[in-house]
Amino acid sequence: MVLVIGNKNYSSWSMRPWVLLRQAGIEFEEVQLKFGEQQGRLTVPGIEKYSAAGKVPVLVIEGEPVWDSLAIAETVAERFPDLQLWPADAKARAHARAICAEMHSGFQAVRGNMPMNIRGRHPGKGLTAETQRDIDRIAAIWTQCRERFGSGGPLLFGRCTIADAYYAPVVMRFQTYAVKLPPAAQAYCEAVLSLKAVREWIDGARRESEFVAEDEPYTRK
Ligand SMILES: N[C@@H](CCC(=O)N[C@@H](CS)C(=O)NCC(=O)O)C(=O)O
Repeated sequence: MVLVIGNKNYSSWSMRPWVLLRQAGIEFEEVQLKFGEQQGRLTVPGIEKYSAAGKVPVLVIEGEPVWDSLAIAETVAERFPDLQLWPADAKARAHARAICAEMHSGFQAVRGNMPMNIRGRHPGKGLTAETQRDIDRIAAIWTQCRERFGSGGPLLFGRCTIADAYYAPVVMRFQTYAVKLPPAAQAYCEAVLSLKAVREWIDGARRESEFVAEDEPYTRK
C-alpha cells in the first residue's frame, strides 16, 4: 500500500490515515507531495499521478487509488477486520461513525480560523464566537465518548480507533492556538499527544521548513 500525503505540518486530512495506519502497525510506503500555491490557492503538484480529485490523502492499494480520508479509513478497516479499527460493539461503532462524519463535514469555523500548523504557536488567535461553538461541541463529543465508551483505555473508545485518528489534527490545532478545554477534554488531548504515531508525525512536521501562506493567516512573511 502507498499512502500519498501532503506537508506534515499543515495537512490535517493526511494526518488522519497516516496516524491510523502507523498506530495500528499496518505497513505502507509513504509518498509525500509538498504543497504549492497558485493564485492564492493551495495546490498539490504531482497529485494528478495518483488521483483525479487533486487532493491528499490518497491510499493506493494494489494499484487502485482510494481518495478522501473517510473512504480510506473505511477501506482499511474492511481489509484488516482483526484490528477492529472501528469499535467492536455495535452501539459504540455507530457512535464512532457519527462523530467521524460530523468531523468530516463540519467544524468549518475551527478549520478556517485555526488551520493546522504543528510548528506554529498562536495562542488566542482565531477564537471567534463561531469557533468557540465548534470547540464546545468537540469538547462535548470527547467528554461523552470518554464517559460512555472509554472505560478500556484513555482514548475515545478506550483503545485507539479511527475516531482518534480523525480527531488527532483537532488536538494539534488546540495546542497551536492554546485553546482552553474542560478537564476531560484536556486529558483526552494529552492521551492523543502521547500516541507513538502522533509523536512520529509531529517529529516529521518539525523537520519540515516550508512556509505555506494559505495555512499561516497569523504569520507575516
Ligand atoms: N475531504 C477530503 C479533503 C482533502 C483535502 O482537502 N486535502 C487538502 C490538503 S489537507 C488538499 O489536498 N488540498 C488541495 C486542493 O484543494 O487543491 C479528505 O477527507 O481527504
